[in-house]
Amino acid sequence: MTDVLVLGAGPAGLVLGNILVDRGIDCVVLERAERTHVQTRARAGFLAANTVRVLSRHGLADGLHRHGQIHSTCEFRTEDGRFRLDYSGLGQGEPHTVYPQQNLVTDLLTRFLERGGQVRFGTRAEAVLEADGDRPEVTVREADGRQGRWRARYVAGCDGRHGAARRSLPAGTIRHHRDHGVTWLGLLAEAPPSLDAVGYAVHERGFAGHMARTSDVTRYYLQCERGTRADGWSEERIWDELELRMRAREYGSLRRGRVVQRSVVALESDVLEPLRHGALFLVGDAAGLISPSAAKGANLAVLEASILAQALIDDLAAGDPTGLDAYSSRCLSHIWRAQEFSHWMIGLLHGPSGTDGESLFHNSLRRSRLASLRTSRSQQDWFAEHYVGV
Ligand code: RFL
Repeated sequence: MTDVLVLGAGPAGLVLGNILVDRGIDCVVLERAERTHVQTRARAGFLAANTVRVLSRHGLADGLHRHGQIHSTCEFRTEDGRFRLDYSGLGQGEPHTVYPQQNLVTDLLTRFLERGGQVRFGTRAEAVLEADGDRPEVTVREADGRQGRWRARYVAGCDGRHGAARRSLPAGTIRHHRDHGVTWLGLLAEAPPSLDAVGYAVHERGFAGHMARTSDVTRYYLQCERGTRADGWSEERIWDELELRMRAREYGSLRRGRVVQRSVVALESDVLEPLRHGALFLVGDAAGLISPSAAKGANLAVLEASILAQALIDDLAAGDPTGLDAYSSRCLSHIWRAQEFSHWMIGLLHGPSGTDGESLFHNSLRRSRLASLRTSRSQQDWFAEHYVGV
């Protein structure tokens, strides 16, 4: 029997595992996918200053300090012109570090194995049983179909929105859910960034976003109709539409390149409550999903993992369970703050396309919200504090 069984080797599971193993707590990570898949899954890129502090404190930030890029400006392009916010000079004065999630996961995994941690790749957790007791059990299926069982003192569900932890929750767990009614085509292009800032284009044809990843890779988003297939748009149509919405004629054309990854992202949020059920804890995307509009998901995952790690250490090494008792309420307050800001961003960046009275009213409010952000220093400070903070 191990002290802590961690389900999932994403940012949440690997930060948790690293901190625990570093403090001598016995822990095993069960991961459904194979190692190469885990290390090449491109997703997030914008790390908040607090995330960098947490990773640095635990000796997990060498790679991002060496190869990450500091970003501190975002640019809004709208029907009323464009404006920039240098958010590292606003609010609490902090920038983002841009470092692709797959590189972070690779660093975390390497460090975890160096520290003596154990990862079982190709092992899918199926259910968490007896979470009410002090020896919960996780049933698993290996890649070759064999079934097995693991026992631990605690189980950390870091296995995302479709994982076993969520499926094993008792009746009565609350799931707050919202479908924001907006869909994005998420694109990864082998093309250098086209501007030295995050670009948010608000356009009557829909939102378009530009986010640097590395010097030769850029993430773009295009708002699209619900039901759009990821392969439904040709590359030419994608670039033409990006240029139109980002107003390339006025502000300069985009640096085009091959689109190497596409996904359709329905902007959804959910929050589970509570995040603890006996010996089972929910962390990261398993605890709550947040739309990528404000780049909070990976940051929350790291924060929650660090909070749980300290609470587990206090309990297992010093017999103090207060951190574990407070885990759910502590994380939920961070999660709801991030949800509130992400929800605000969705309202800022999207409007209904209709010309009926309701749509016109909504779009005028959105325009006014952008005007406040362009002109009001206190609004800009508020934005910067929430944009970079978790
Ligand atoms: P992950 O990364 O999904 O990892 C979960 C791991 O669990 C494994 N797994 C299982 N293992 C065992 N048994 C099972 N039954 C299992 N089921 C699943 C999976 O294989 C996987 O390895 O969750 P984690 O660790 O909670 O981390 C969350 C983040 O990955 C996520 O919130 C972010 O990627 C969200 N996100 C962004 N967040 C940011 O902070 N900044 C960004 O710029 C940003 N951009 C994004 C994003 C998410 C995106 N997608 C996926 C919609 C951009 C995109 C396109």
